Amino acid sequence: MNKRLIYIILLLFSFRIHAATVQKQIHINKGYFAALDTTYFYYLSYNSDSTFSQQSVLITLMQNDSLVLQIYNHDSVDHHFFIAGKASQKIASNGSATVRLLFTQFGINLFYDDLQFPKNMYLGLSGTIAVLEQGRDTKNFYWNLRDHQKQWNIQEGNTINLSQYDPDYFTINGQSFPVVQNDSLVKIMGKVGDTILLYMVNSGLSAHSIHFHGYHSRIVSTTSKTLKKNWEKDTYPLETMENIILELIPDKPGIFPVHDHNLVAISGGGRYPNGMLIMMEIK
Ligand SMILES: [Cu+2]
Repeated sequence: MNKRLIYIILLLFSFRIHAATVQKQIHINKGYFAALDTTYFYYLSYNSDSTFSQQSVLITLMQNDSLVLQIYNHDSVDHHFFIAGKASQKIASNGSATVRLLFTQFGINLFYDDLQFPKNMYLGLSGTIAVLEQGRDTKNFYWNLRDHQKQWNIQEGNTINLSQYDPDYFTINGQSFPVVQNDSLVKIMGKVGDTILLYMVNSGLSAHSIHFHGYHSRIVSTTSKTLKKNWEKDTYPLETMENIILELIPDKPGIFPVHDHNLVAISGGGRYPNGMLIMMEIK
């Protein structure tokens, strides 16, 4: 076989491995969110099947993957699936729709329901599509930050009034400390010298400022208006709908808290500690 033919075959083969088509389902479910003090909230969620879960689906892809999403709406009203600059799809009540997307850029894509904005997003309709870089051996963690005001969630159909927003519950991927420690996508664990990436999005209505004890991390990318790529810091303020990817290479072992520096967010219904707090473990 001549060299050019071998080269072409290898090239075709490499495209095959590096560009997959990933099929996923997203189900829009309504239900009740359970806070740790046994408070229940009316809630909406993007889930991987038709069973309600207060933890949104997380989709991870490799760069250059195509995504075929089948979206089902089990609610009695219409919803949208929206990604800025990429997707805007209506899903009628009790209907479904197919969305096809190609992701060539490494990074975070926030998807949410832009209907009655920001109400449906606030009620839980947001999630993350994380696009990972080819060929990097990293330990990856994913945080979706959200805040809640109990009075707004007592029942379906409540109106929300942003001028009087005063959230009293705070979650990472739909759960709060200490239960959130059981979520292996949230609790940062690793060894000295590991390359740890934290993909973080704020889909709450409040600003949050995540602070690491023990380590500084490098900003790999961010949509923040104030933070810059490659800054090394230990606190990262995110406004609503902003995202960030952090790279942490631990230089020492230890168990350290990572938490929102806005300290009300490490409480829940007035109880402390709760909310946006984890204990990170580095061996
Ligand atoms: Cu602290």
